[in-house]
Amino acid sequence: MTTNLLQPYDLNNTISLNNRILMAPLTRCMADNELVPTQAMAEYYGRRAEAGLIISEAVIIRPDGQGYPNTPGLFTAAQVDGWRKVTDAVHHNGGKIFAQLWHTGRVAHPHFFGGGDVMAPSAVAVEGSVPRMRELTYQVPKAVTHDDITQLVKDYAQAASNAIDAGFDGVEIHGANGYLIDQFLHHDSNRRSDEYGGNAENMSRFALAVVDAVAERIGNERTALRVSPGAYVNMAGDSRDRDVFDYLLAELERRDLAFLHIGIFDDSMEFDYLGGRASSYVRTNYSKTLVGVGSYTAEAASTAIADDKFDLIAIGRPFIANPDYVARVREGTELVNYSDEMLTSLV
Ligand code: FNR
Ligand code: 8K6
Repeated sequence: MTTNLLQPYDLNNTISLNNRILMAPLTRCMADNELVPTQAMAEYYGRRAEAGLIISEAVIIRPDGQGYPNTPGLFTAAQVDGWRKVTDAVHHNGGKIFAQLWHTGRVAHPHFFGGGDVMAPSAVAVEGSVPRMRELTYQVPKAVTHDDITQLVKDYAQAASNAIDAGFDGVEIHGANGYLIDQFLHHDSNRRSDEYGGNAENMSRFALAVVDAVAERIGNERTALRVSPGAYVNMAGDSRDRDVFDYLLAELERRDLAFLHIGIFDDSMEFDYLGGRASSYVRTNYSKTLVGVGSYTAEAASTAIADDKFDLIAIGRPFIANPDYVARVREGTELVNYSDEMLTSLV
């Protein structure tokens, strides 16, 4: 039984969802060369509007945030106009959509933005190279200055404001998966000794500054955050990271965000320093609306929600394979299996 997934859910007094199934953010690298969303993207999102809420693929807030080819942006007028087509298509079909705001930090590559510095908390490179572009080895980033940090926070707020202008219902700040904000939150990538590093409060400062600046600009009820307390991609875990997330979650608890979303590919992964799954750790330390994700079937998600492990479920790869995912769950029809080859076209 999956009926609880199909019940409406109020995020707050401003935003009500038709059901508890979110489409997870899924980078597709299909924007045009100006990083403008295309008509095909508008149709792709429009077909998935039966989700209670769509989280867009990650959207870069400024040129030096780019780490993959053709990822869309939200920093030019043409990009805002392109997104307007997407949000119109989703709204026309009765859905809601948040933009996921992204800066890849040390996972950026100057190849994509015409050269210049790669920005990160500390001058510690991520190992390896851009996926499927093996000649692009990751560079040693520049440790951001206080002026850089001030500008980055402003740029997140401006991108959030641009998202609202483009018709989005809100934004999810991408604080997960080893990108810029997450780089401040883990000892592997944050070696600073100023007020942005060295202890839990300092390491949380950038994330909270971004959250507060975005919430002030567009409203806390339209602001959400995705976090990965368990380092698992582009990042090495460290048992000291636990303190950072204990502090961060307590601070987030006081901020009345639309929701908090876990970043993970498989929520059955256990982390020693979190005492188990990322979702159970966050549930214990944060009492407000929580979105679970990571290799869930509808049945497993339904059970997890019934057992109060989280409130909403985000579905990623199955939504790539099944534009009508929600209808299939409702009708109990079999799903098409996801395969990586599906990433080469936008269906
Ligand atoms: C992702 N994921 C992801 N996460 C994120 O926060 N922003 C993003 O842009 C992307 N992009 C992305 C692209 C592709 C092709 C995949 C497969 C995944 C992670 C995604 O949101 C989700 O957490 C995982 O896919 C796990 O959920 P499923 O797929 O098991 O339901
Ligand atoms: C042509 C280049 C295509 C690049 C696609 C980028 C997709 C980025 C989304 C994050 C995917 C990361 C995959 C990491 C898997 C970790 C599993 C434990």
